[in-house]
Amino acid sequence: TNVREASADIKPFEEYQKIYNDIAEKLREEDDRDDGSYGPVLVRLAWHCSGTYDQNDPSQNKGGSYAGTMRFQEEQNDPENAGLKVAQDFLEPFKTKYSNLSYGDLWTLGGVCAIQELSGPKIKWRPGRKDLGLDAVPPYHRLPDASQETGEYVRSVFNGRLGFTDQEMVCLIGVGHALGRCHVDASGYDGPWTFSPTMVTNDFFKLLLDEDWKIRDWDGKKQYTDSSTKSLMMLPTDMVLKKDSKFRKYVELYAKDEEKCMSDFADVFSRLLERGIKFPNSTKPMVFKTLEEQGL
Ligand code: DDH
Repeated sequence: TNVREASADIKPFEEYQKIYNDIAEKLREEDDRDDGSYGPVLVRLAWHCSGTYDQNDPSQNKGGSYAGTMRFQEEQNDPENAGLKVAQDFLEPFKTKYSNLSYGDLWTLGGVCAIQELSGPKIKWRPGRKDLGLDAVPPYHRLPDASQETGEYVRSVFNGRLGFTDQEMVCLIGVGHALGRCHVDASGYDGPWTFSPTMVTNDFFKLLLDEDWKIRDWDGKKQYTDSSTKSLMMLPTDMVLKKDSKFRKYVELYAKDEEKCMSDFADVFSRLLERGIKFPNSTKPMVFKTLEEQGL
């Protein structure tokens, strides 16, 4: 199978909780971004460093979060990664502060921390990724292109390369896009998906179903806007989840059942971060406490 072995040489749980706390405290202190949080862009970094995995690629540049290769220009310059340097720079001080912490571990832990601190579910996480060289940079066009508007395309990414089911991909996209916004100077798209872009919710699913989405009248890329407030957006790939009946039934399920939505998301996001990695039996999944739970 197409996997890399994670190192068994890891720190004790308490050390990773310390790194988690450092990231969480920085998230709390620095609010000079968009809607007041760097959390969403950290989630996107965790997803984009993992989402390059191709289960069918037996070569050295198989992608996934293992190798930390987005530290190279070669991977940063993938057009789909535009805007993610912000998240890398946010986390960089912790790479220096903590020895024996790989980029893959740092960036995935950043995503876990952001989701939990933005009131999301607990995400199980394991360390042991290793920084590899330039020859491990994955090819472009693995991360999804938002302008594509067919179920076939979205499936080719999530099912074909990443090995997720329809239900899992709907869950990942919809909870991910409850957070943050699009930036004209990054992707060329514009605006948030929900009214609470710094909270992990199932609102994306409700809005996708309930609102009347029209093609936005503007000079930019084709995107959709809600008819009632004209302040929200959907990407062409997001609209596919509503149009394709096989996806839509899961949109309906998650719109109705927030608890199931959050527990499914926790499980599938955790597995997304571990695509293409085999962990030694000695490495048990870690679950971190939020700052609030620690009284911090
Ligand atoms: Fe996404 N996403 N995403 N996304 N995403 C963007 C922003 C954010 C696609 C396109 C875009 C997931 C899946 C897809 C987040 C999480 C997740 C932007 C805007 C585009 C474009 C970037 C910018 O301009 O700054 C496409 C296409 C797909 C797809 O799968 C078809 C998934 C699976 C997740 C996840 O987290 C599991 C988050 C968070 C953001 C907001 C970032 C920010 O800075 O705010």
